[in-house]
Amino acid sequence: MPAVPPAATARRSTTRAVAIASLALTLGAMPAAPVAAQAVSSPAVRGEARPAKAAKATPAAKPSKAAQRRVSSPKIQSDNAPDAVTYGRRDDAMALADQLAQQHGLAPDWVRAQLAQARYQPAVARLIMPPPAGTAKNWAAYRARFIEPERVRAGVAFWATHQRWLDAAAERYGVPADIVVGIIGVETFYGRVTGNFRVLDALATLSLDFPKGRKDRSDFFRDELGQFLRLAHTEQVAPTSIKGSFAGAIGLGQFMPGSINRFSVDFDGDGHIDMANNPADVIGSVAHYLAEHGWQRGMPTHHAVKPPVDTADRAALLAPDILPSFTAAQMAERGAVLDAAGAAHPGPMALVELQNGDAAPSHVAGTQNFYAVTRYNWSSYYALAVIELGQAVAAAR
Ligand SMILES: [Ca+2]
Repeated sequence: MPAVPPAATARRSTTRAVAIASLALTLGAMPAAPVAAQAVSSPAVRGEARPAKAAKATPAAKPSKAAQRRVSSPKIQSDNAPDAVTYGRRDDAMALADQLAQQHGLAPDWVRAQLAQARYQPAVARLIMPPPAGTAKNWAAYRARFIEPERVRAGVAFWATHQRWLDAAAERYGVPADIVVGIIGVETFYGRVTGNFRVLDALATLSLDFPKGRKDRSDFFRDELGQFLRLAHTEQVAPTSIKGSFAGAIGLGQFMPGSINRFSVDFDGDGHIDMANNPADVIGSVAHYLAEHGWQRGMPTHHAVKPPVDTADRAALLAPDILPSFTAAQMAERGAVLDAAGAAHPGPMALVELQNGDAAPSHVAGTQNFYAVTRYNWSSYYALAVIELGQAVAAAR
């Protein structure tokens, strides 16, 4: 997971970005794009959340005072300046509120009132940036971050506490407990790291002030903002009360609001879908999500494989990446050597290659179920970490 910039650097850039933004706001202009002090790696939008210092709620000062301070003293100092800027005074935010209200069948006044409470968060804009160019992928290092004793112990405890729901989810959806336990462990360390941003702030920031310097995904986040408000309205929860990751992912399973609306289930039958606080709903929803994305009951996630020696054959098998595209026979024709179970596998597989920095890459033959795990987070490294963490927890029980 990403290296968090040194505190001093983060603090300074945060303050500067807010100063620029609040000055611009006071002058009636669009806030300037926040300064991306240091790109941090972001394995995927739905990756593990990080606690963020800048996310803590700070009361907003009156704009006139802030303006006075900025005009009279442009030098950035440690002061009582607001760490956040609300969106209530911005025309584009209110126009977005009206648009989202129409799209999601919500009362425009209510949506405006919610968005008016949203605050620009510089840390969100910083954390959404891609990893620095040239960062070598390294499966061994990635694996070591997740398959380690403390996380395995936490997984054993989680499994023991929630066995009833894990068993029920396995029975209903065909997704074994170790896969659900692996996902929740990689996503949030079993609830230790679920994110401290107000989801409203995170999604408003990414909808209205998506940072320059990477592919603009503000359309995606505008939709998620609408989904989030619809969810809060349906569940009768104040949007400002829901915390999540810098990208707006919520709870033990780090579901985005749109995924909650589409794929979550009320697994404990209490009449509410609560992905922030209810482990039963999270466990059922993770399993349901995988089932809806092609998980096959009883199928292994992958088989051992030695890749072809011939570079052209290897390239041909790697071309579809993680999409299962070759039968066991087709892989063998190209010179891949599967183990006995892989050679007998009835469906298509993918030759998945994981880089190990300067060392030789690792390979597995991923089945449709490996691919299903990558629908949760589009990365083969993520999927294999989930699978191996689940196996390690199962072995330690
Ligand atoms: Ca429930």
